[in-house]
Amino acid sequence: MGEPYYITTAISYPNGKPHIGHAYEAIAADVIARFQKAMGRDVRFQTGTDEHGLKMVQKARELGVTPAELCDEMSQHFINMCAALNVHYDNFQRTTEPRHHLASQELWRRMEANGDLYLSRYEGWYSVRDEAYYDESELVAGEGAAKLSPQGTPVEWTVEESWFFRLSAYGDKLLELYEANPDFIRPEGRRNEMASFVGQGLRDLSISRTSFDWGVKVPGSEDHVMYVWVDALTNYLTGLGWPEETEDFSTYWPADLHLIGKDIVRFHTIYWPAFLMSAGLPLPKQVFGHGFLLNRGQKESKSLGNVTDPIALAETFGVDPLRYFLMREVAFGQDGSYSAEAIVNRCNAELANSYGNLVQRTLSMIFKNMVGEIAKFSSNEADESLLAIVHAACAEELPREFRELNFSAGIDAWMRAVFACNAYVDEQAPWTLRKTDPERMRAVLLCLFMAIRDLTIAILPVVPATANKVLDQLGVPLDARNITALGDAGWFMKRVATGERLAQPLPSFPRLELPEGAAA
Ligand code: ME8
Repeated sequence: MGEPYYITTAISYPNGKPHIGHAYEAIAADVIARFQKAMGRDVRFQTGTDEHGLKMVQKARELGVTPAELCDEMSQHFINMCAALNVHYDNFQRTTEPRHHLASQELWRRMEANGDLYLSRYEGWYSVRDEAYYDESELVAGEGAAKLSPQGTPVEWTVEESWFFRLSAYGDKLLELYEANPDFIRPEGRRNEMASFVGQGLRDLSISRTSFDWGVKVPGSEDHVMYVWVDALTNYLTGLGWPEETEDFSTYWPADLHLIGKDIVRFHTIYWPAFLMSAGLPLPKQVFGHGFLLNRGQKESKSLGNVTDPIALAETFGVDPLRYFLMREVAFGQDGSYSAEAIVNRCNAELANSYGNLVQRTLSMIFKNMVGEIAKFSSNEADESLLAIVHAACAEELPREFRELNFSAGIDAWMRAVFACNAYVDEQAPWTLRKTDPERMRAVLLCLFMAIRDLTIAILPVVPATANKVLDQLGVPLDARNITALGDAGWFMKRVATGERLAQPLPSFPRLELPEGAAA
């Protein structure tokens, strides 16, 4: 087993069905998990649902069901979304599970034992939509005299008895953490935002509620439930079996990456490390706040009627094209926009016309002109130079960018190698060589066969179902479908030794059509 790598997504509020933002985050995390596995890491990937809090209580009331019924029904939609999008997690953590309550209570006890909790009265502005407290100075003016949170959501003046966490005592420690680990918060802009927020001085945090009981009970204070973010963040520990001394916990904690959206960076880079420091637990290595996905530049909302069901999107365009589009189109960390035209244009230009066409025409020619025979060949300078370009893109450039979560740049390097292959096909013109120099035609097609294997292994984390089908056609064994295997100089001769012939190829990425009415 390689070095451990633990990646988590945010756990989603199941107060509605999953939207495109949830799909985006799940896909990105799945790409990272598959990529790290392909690099030889021992990966653990966790996602889940965040089922407590006032937001859930209010939604259940609105629908005339109990919060527990709402959670059971809705969390299933998130599980189904992952299955539909080929997102392979190791653990789906629901916060209503008893073991999660135990973990949250243990974290609480440790913070209390460290002297960081005290009982007082909370008076302040609360946004149910964000499940967050705001300072008067952070509020913005809404319509009329209404006050809104910095995220534009309604806030209510709230007064109740509450437990507090001494967050004010952690400002300097957090600044030291950011200073000593410049990659703890990424992208850099979000780190600067957080450092400046902490630098202005932190106030203690109200961490329990008495006005409703849908949550984790506070140990020794049973009329209080924990503020939903205290228990939500704990999910990252629960999933490893903490507080039991499990092998999973000792192997995978601290997490390598908490992948989350930009709106919840504050919770993950201020509250979460402060809670962990208080409880005497190691801190995660990195928190990455990705951008928001917008529908033709607009935020999706029920009132605008532009909410997209990600499963329907995958059914229309295909799971792999959707995954490819999301990772390719948007520079990771920034906001991005999507539309049916953008998906169709991007996937047709790159997956169908460039990569798909390269695979289809090469394998068809090997099948038709060489009876599918994969044999030894002698290469010339042009062949060696093409293979060197492809190898550099697949084994070095794409991995270097993906490691830094620069997916679009990594795919760009990959695409340039695909273009180099297509230029090579045009220059070498194997269809002409067929009559003039069949030996040279064989060399050209087998050189392309080698290049396609590299290209397909490199892109597998992004488009796993299609890439695996292509690798099946090429006859690449399952255990050799890793980026680490790209350095195996002997693979081609091993493939030759199997004596397996290539069958008639099946198309990998057919061209997409714009659905009727989509351009309206
Ligand atoms: O915040 N584009 O849950 P959530 C991209 N339960 N990402 C988006 C998005 C969009 N349009 N909209 C939301 C919560 N997200 C908490 C998390 S973690 C201990 C608790 C992202 O269902 C959002 O930033 O509102 C978050 O990372 C994730 O989707 C779940 O959001």
